[in-house]
Amino acid sequence: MQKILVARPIFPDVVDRLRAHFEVDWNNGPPLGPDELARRLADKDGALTAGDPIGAAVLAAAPRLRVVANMAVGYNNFDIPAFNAANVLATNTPDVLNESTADFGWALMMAAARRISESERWLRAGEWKGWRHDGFLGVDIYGSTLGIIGMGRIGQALARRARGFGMRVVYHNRSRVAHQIEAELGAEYLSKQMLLQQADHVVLVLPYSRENHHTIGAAELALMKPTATLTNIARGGIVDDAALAEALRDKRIAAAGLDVFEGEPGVHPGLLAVPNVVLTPHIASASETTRRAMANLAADNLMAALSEGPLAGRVPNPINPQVLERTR
Ligand code: 8YV
Repeated sequence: MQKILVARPIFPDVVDRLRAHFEVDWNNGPPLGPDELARRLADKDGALTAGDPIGAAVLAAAPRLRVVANMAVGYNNFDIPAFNAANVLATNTPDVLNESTADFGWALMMAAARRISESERWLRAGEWKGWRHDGFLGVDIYGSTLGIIGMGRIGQALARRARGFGMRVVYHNRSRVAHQIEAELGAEYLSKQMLLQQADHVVLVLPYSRENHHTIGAAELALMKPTATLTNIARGGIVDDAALAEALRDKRIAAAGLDVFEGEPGVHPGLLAVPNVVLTPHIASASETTRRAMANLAADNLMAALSEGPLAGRVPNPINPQVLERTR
């Protein structure tokens, strides 16, 4: 029987699905460090991960490994050139999380704009003594301009929701999306600089890469309107968190909503110290339905990649499909 590692706690019934096909080593505890990961992968044919860093050193310690299935759409935790060099297939879980993640992007953006966390903290602290005309004044969503940086599947799902809010939608992306999609979404392409200058609410939903490191830093924050909000549901490292904390402290922008952080689960102390930021622990895809769909899709990818039978060659979401043509 082939052996696999499930590197994280996931839904037990998904582990049971895998146990029907494989001998499963399940880490149902805290994330494994690189040494322990390498040790546990030494005799494995496949692995299911969720954000665990896998690079050349771990792959070198796992001579039998043929596939690593990430329970995430983002795969910046994988060193793909190292996977290619080692002939190991990488897979991810796109699409099943688009709508939940877009819902959450809106929730964060609206919570930041309308000061929901800040006012709730104040209420819970017993500070509410009566209605005030100027209590927790925020910025409007309806009729404002939404600026989306990263117009992939989740970016498009965000844009579709803007219609009901009567918003102008502008976007920036590595490359312009097809005219037909722009027309359907009513979305207008702008340079990053123009988007930052014009948007009332900027939402980041682009994949992390070296080129996207600090896409938003001090210079970009300085371009934004003082009434604008910034929401990051993409990846830590896309925003310079120290620069953002300063901009929020000095009210150079109105507010921010952050689900991802540089060095998470650590959070920059400057962000913890300012009231005008809504902070959530990387949960944009975390609805029961979606997280189950992601876990099952990661398992489907793993089973298909390791199958000798009819599933072989029908891996749903290969990231580096060229590896499927080779053998290890
Ligand atoms: C994952 C995410 O839950 O899919 C992604 O890229 O950021 C989340 O949906 C998280 O990355 C755990 O792997």
